Amino acid sequence: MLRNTKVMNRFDLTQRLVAKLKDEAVIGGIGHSNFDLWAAEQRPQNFYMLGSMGLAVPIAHGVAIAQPQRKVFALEGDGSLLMQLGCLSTVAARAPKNLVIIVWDNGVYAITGGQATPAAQARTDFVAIARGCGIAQSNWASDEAEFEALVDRALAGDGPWLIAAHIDGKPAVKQTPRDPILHRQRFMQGMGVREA
Ligand SMILES: Cc1ncc(C[n+]2csc(CCOP(=O)(O)OP(=O)(O)O)c2C)c(N)n1
Repeated sequence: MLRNTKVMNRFDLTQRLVAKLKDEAVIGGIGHSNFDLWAAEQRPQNFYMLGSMGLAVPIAHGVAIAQPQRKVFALEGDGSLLMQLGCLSTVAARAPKNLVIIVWDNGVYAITGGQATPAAQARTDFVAIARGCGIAQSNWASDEAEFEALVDRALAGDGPWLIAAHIDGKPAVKQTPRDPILHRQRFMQGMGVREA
């Protein structure tokens, strides 16, 4: 449940996540979520959503269904998840064991100027929403160590999982190049469905 969670940093947490990965897919949501993923490491197993809010989870869900042997992570901002909350019910109904959703909750639409989301000031509890939708294994990370422990659990065990983290309002450290065709081709190679 919503607790006195530490305000962390998205790039720091993204680096901690990526350092644990081998062949897992990661879908970075629009804006800072995928920019920090790009900055952490340009893995071919990463997909960068450049234009649409709320699609990291649906895309990751599709990849998880297509490749059930591979763990798949979705990284999504709070504003984007709010735009597509129904995806949590869909994930709960289908219950892919290999899907992990990470919510970066900074309470703002940071990339468009820092306007407060309706979830600002911790009024909305994304973990309670996810559990209510039926994703029982949903937790807030109270600090960096718990974030890492939750990622370790998700890597080791059956999901679906949701990990929510309160993060600061700092922008991403780099920007992903706006080259969707390149990203699609690299990701297809990373998923082993297209020759290099
Ligand atoms: C459907 C849609 N509406 C509005 C936008 C404009 N827009 C792009 S990113 C963004 C804010 C995203 O907020 P959040 O997911 O919380 O991520 P943050 O910027 O805080 O990292 C907005 C409003 C868009 N790209 N798509």
